[in-house]
Amino acid sequence: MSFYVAGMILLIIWIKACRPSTDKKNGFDLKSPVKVEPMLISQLGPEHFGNAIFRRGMKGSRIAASGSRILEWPIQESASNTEVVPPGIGNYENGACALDVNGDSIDEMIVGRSANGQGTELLWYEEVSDQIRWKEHFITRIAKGRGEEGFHDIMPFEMKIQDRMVLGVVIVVNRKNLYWYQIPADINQPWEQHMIADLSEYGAECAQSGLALGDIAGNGRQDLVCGNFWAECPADPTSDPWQVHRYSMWDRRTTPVFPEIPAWVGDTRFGGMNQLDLGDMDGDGKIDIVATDAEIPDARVGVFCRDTADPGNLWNVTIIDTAIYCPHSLVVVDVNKDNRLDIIVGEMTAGGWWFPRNANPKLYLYLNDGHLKFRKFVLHEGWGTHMMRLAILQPDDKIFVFAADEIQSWYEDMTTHVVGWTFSLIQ
Ligand SMILES: [Ca+2]
Ligand SMILES: [Ca+2]
Ligand SMILES: [Ca+2]
Repeated sequence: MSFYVAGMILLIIWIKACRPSTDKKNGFDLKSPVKVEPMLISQLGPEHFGNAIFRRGMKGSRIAASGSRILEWPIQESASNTEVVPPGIGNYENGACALDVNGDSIDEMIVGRSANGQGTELLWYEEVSDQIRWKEHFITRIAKGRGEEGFHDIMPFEMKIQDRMVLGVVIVVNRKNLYWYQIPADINQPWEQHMIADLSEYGAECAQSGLALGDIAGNGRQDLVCGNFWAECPADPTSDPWQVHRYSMWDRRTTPVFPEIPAWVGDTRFGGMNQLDLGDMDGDGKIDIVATDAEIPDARVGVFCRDTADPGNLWNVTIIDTAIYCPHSLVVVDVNKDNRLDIIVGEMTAGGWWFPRNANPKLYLYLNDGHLKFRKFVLHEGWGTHMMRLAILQPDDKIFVFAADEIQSWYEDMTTHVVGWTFSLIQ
């Protein structure tokens, strides 16, 4: 009998030794280096939401999401929604951001709305005390043009010109043109339009999207990154021209082949449709560009660093991951507070246009180990995201990322959700 017991023990030891390590799977680490707390804010029906924003509201922090209407929630599990803008006029799917337009420390929502074949309107919405519905204000209307109609990205833009501050938003129109709109002295008037660039004049043959702002040139101004280009902010962006530079050739990429997708999808070039964020990823004091192939399966995550010996040339790219699904969510933040910026990437449920769906979308962390080396972790599985954003929650300065999942409106069997995750150090 003792031989039998000893044999069993040896067998168990051998089986354990043959198993793969429990903290490694498919090349990435399973055990997160930070505490992750998922939050299902709302489980909605078959409704399409293109954007979710974080807003300082009159009654505290809120998430607002825009689709055929605009809904808002407090930041908590299973929150009840408020319909702040009802449906019926057009779709509010074309970019959105929060901005304090009137300087009262309450954020307004800037959002695009399709205008029934007449182009796209840019609007701002103001919360009104003791009213459920928001007040609508008109910024501009952009006529239908060539390329994909509407706005894809809207971001706040701020700059000091001599002694005065100018404030407004930057928008990407038809995935080719960059404009910024300046808040006028009388905030009830339409905003002043400033053309930044038509990227097709700089070699953009196909769509460009994704928008991030940061001081790339190192002169204290907010430069812009859109798609595979960056635009250098002039001393006076109300009058001076912007200099546009190409940093990447990702837009030359051909589309992954799937037999079930329509031919026009296979013929579309998706490589310039990126999700973007900025940060000094290699610690040399200069801002780098982090990009994903936002709309396609078999997508890349890359870090672009400007070549100091040849700053006008293409930037040097370090590919840190491949073969992930439609990563239309990208946030750069130092999750583990080690003074190295990390990268959070989220996959969609039904990304791109007609690509096969993703049964198990993931939220990834690429932990920055320095020298452009990153360790990959899966932080969560099962919730797709689109246009994920970062917010810092008070009172504990907790890192919070959130998004709606943009299901595609032609998939009638799909439902969407609004979700978030908080990250904190493991005690
Ligand atoms: Ca305000
Ligand atoms: Ca750098
Ligand atoms: Ca870090």
